[in-house]
Amino acid sequence: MIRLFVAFDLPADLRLRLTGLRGQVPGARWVPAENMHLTLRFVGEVTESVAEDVHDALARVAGDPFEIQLFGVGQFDSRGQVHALWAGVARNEVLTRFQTRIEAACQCAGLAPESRHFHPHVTLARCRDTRLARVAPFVAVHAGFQAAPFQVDSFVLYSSALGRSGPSYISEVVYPLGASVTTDQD
Ligand code: 3AM
Repeated sequence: MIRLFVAFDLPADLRLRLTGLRGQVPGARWVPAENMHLTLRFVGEVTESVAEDVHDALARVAGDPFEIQLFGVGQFDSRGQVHALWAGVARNEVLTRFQTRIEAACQCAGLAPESRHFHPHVTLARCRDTRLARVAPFVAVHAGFQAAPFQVDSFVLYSSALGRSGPSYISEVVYPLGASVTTDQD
C-alpha cells in the first residue's frame, strides 16, 4: 500500500516567507518548510495497482500554467478545538476549475468522490489541545498577510510516510502544465 496525495509545490522563497508567520500558539507543531504544499486531492492509502490508475488519469489532466496568490490566514476547527493553522489563497476560478479536473481524474481512476468542500490552503501548523481562543492573536496579527503571486507550471503526486517525527513526503511524479498530453496512441 502507498499513501498518496496530489498537490502544488511552492517556490522556496515563498515557503521561507511562510515560516516567518510562526508565532506563539500553544499546541502548534509548525510544518517544516520542505513539507509545505497546496493540496489538491488527498488520495489516501491505495494499492500499487490503484496508484498506477491514479497516475494514468493524472497524466491526462491538461491545463495551462496559471498564477496563485496566498492571502490571509485562518484555522480549521471543530467543537472549539483547532486542528490546523493555514495560509489562504486569494479567490481563483482557474484554481477551482483545475481542482475539479483533478477530482474528476481521481474518480476516473476508481476513487470515491471527495465529500469535503475544496478549501485551498497551505497548512502552516497542526495543533493538538489548542482551543479556538488561543489562536485568535495569531489570526489577528496575520490577517493582512499577502504574498507575491507565483506561477504554477506543474502539479505533483506525492507519497507520504508517517514517521515518529512527523510525515515525510516524496515527490513521485511531476506533471507539467502546458505540455501537450501524450496518449498511448501517440
Ligand atoms: O497539508 P494539507 O493539510 O494541505 O491534511 C493532509 C495534508 O494536506 C491531507 O493530505 C495532505 C497530505 O497528508 N490529509 C491527510 N489525511 C486526510 C484525510 N483522511 C487528508 N485529507 C483528507 N482526508
